[in-house]
Amino acid sequence: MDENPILVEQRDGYRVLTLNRPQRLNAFTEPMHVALREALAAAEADAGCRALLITGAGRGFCAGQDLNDRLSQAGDTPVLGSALETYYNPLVRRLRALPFPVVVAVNGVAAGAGCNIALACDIVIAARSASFIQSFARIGLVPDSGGTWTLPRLVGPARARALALLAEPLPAETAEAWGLIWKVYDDATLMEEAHKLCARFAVAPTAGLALIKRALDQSWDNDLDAQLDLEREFQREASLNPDYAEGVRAFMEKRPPRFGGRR
Ligand code: T3D
Repeated sequence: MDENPILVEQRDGYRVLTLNRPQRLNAFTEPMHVALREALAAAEADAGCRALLITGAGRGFCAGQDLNDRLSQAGDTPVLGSALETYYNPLVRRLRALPFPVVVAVNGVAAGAGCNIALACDIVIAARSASFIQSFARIGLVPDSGGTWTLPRLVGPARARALALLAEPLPAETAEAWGLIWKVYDDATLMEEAHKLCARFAVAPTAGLALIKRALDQSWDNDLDAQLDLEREFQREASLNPDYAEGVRAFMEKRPPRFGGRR
């Protein structure tokens, strides 16, 4: 069993979680899921945590499910479903709902659930050498971890279909050009840029950012009328947080704001 499948590093105002099974391109096992779940719960429970950075150890980001766990001694394969219910689906739901921004630094190949977990994060940046693969079709599976929802929304139906049906690697630069991810950086500068983003979020108006996340997610289910109502309610809620008053004061006084980040 791996000793530390998830590494947790505490920084000033944010945490860094590193998927740490580099010998298998950080593919998911049950212990890794459990460790990630605990790390996310701890980050959420820490009022001082105002952003999260997720990355992978070694040359890959994450190769999805560890397929060693899907082949029994007799060569049979298990019927799937429960791992999605128990691990992958709650993970994606939790990433979307965390009350602060989640930055993912895709340091290498992101395949299968590894790809879609990255795409579930708020800001996806990638190394120029990285690639994104909906590898499910190669083994007779269906994109999971939200892929069938995320892909058409990010890149449109034609590209989503080809990505899912062909399961070809999409180079990071094309992923950026297609709007699948935010930005590509040279491999050598990826982590520096990821830390810069998190340091910025660590002094941001956290509750307001959490409301932005929720408003954008809910917009997929709403018509304009309903979304306008939602914006009214969220704006009301944002204005009750002291960070709003501080933002206005700082603007008027021509100084940088000092956001407390109360969630
Ligand atoms: O409950 C459920 O199971 C449902 C949930 C499903 C979620 C899923 O994610 S299903 C999709 C599972 N993932 C895959 O099918 C991807 C499999 N991996 C690959 O296709 C390739 O490894 C990559 C395209 C990602 C990278 O290729 P490459 O050439 O850069 O590396 P490699 O040589 O294939 O891999 C390096 C090592 O990692 C290698 O081990 P070795 O030979 O050095 O001992 C390889 O076997 C191992 N590895 C890579 N991916 C996995 C893996 N081992 C186990 N499971 C993996 N997913």
